[in-house]
Amino acid sequence: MRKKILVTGASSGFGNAIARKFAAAGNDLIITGRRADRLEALAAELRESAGIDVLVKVFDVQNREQVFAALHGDPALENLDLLVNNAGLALGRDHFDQGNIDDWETMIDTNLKGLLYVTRAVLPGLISNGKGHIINIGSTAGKEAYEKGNVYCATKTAVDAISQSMRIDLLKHRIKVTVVHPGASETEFSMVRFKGDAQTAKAVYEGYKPLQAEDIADTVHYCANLPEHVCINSVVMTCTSQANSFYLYK
Ligand code: NDP
Ligand code: 8X3
Repeated sequence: MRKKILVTGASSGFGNAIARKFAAAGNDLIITGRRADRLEALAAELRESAGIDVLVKVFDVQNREQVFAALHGDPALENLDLLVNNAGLALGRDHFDQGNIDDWETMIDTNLKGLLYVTRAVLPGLISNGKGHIINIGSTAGKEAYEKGNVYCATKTAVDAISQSMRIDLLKHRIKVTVVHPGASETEFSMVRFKGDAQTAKAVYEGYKPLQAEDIADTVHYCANLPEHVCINSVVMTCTSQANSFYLYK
């Protein structure tokens, strides 16, 4: 069945792969992010290759006004089937006493508050559908905190907690809530985390084969395509070389 799916952070990494996966299966998309050029190029490509409808929404998830102006009450978001809350980032990898407070605020505002704003803004569209699904992207960082992970780990722990809470509160609307917690995955994540230091970013993925964005897209697609009475609540996924947040065999 052709579904209507909103993916945040589709300009790169997991979100880009998730958009491609759902497009290839013939679903209509709403894709979001801050980099309009990338989103418009992806939209044009997917309309052409998959023959689907793609709506581009450009906004910063940290900005509550922008989120609500872009999403709330838009008739294009009525009867939404699936929201994938993927937009997020880590900034810096420092001991807590050395932490950059601006980085902390950006992570909290993006990974937690942004997810809350987007979800609240589009919920009427899911509820109007009489059923629906929210898939939140957490992290192994939200399952076990690691050295120098402090605030990033805290935001992803919060994503885990809010996913549990959403699942309870949205039962009455027949909305499934799934949280997917990937381990180390090769995307632009480390370039962002290390603020363009390509050498440090590359070193994160050396000596083993990390997860690829397509692996996460496959898992999200699987979770979204189960029978109506089945909900996968939580998935923790790592590459074969990784056991959890801190055991990585190189
Ligand atoms: P990327 O950096 O490749 O992609 C991040 C996406 O999030 C981009 O599309 C970016 O779009 C969007 N984004 C970031 N900040 C904002 C913002 N303020 N407003 C709107 N969109 C924003 O990283 P990944 O694909 O790896 O990360 C996706 C998610 O997966 C994140 O939540 C991350 O924490 C999580 N994760 C990543 C892992 C990894 O090892 N890579 C492992 C586990 C979880 P734009 O810049 O255009 O706004
Ligand atoms: C990203 C994975 O290990 O860098 O969420 O925290 S890790």
